[in-house]
Amino acid sequence: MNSNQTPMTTFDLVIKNGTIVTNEATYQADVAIQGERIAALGRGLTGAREIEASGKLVIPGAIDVHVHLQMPIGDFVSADSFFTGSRAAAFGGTTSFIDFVEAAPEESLLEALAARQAKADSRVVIDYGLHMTITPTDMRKLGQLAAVYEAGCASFKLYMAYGHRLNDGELLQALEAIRQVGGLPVVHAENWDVISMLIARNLAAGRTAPHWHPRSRPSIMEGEAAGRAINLAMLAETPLYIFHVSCAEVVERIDAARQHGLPVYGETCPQYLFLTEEMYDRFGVEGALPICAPPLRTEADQARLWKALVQNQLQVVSTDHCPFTKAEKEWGIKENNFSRTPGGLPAIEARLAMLYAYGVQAGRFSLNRWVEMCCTTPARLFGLERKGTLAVDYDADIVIFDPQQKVKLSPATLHETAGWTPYDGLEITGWPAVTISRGTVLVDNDKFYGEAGQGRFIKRRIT
Ligand code: DUC
Ligand code: ZN
Repeated sequence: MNSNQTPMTTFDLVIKNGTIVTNEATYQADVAIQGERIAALGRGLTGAREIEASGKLVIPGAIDVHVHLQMPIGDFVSADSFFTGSRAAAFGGTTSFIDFVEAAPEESLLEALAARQAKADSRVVIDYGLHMTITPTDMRKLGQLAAVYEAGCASFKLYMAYGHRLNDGELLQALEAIRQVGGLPVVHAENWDVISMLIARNLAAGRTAPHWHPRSRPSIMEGEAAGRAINLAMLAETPLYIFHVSCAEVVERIDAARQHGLPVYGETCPQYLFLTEEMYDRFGVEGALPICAPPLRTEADQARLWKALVQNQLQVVSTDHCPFTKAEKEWGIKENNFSRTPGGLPAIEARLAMLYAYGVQAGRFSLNRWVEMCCTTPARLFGLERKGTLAVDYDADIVIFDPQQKVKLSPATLHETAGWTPYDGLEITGWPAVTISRGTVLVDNDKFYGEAGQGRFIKRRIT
């Protein structure tokens, strides 16, 4: 260098020679990171540390807007803790997740939020947010929603099933209150009156095996509930996000609403894209393992969901990660009652790679659409404002994805702790090689460098 040249900026970390993929573009460039943020995208960038990424895809860290970590459900608590669940997420290229808060009847919503944050803060290895659940006992707390939103909890979960379900009048009131504070309502849409009647009728007739689980939660009634939720959201003049869409009937409702210009959004999850209801006919506990709600559906539903992702009739793929061990899943078999099985499946780790292999590689959708559904749209809809894309000043949440790496999913290859996976034996090509969270390398070639507590609660605002 002669005296007239300015020294070239050297960044903390540079990812060299990768193929950048955002929701909008695919191009060759280096990514420079300074501290916790992306500082530059371009050619010939240099860093104190450099990671070679030629032949790899460089994408925004994935975002999972629907997970249940150490979540009490009935007599059980979901198997992954904030630490093990967020670590498994990091191994799979997910750098932010949104979990849930539920207030006890006598607790204020802010107290519940602080308590859930206190449980997560010292354990999470990636950034996270929380959805506030509004249960029937919270109806008298709707005046607290503004403070909850102000505290960064900008989305609100409404159940139409289980003990937490709201009746239609309560749903309308809750939707109106959420609209007033500018929050985003997210809904579990199933028709509980019909489900509870069908469960009781099946059990009374001795139909106690997991085979009867999907037959007690018919897709036509999931469609009905989603349609009702959309109508109520229309009445309340609020956007609506529908969780875990499992079937064609719900896709058609969402599509019709969107065709009318309504701000209605839907997600589906790997279980509905990769598994079908025949799994409930497996012998013994094997038939109980895939119990989740809504239940697995038919091949025709599966095909419709893939098509809906291609056509943007569904906008997001999340996981509803809610794992239980085999021993816990066996409960409903021991009790001769499929409805006593704790519901939920693991998927927090493999979602991004499964969608790459069976979405992009299978020729269903583009790299950009993959990033849009797993990273960009979740960040935008849920108000994670510095996340979901690769641009200057955004958080340096980055995945270097190896499109050639072959992985056979199994409990041994995954870092989830349920001890089993419904995707056991599934062969996929493409897996994250490096996961970076706010500039820190968390995972590099299957080695974990993160620490419990390094993730942060992200205050969200819906825009
Ligand atoms: N469905 C599940 O299967 N598990 C967790 C919660 C839910 O709605
Ligand atoms: Zn859920």
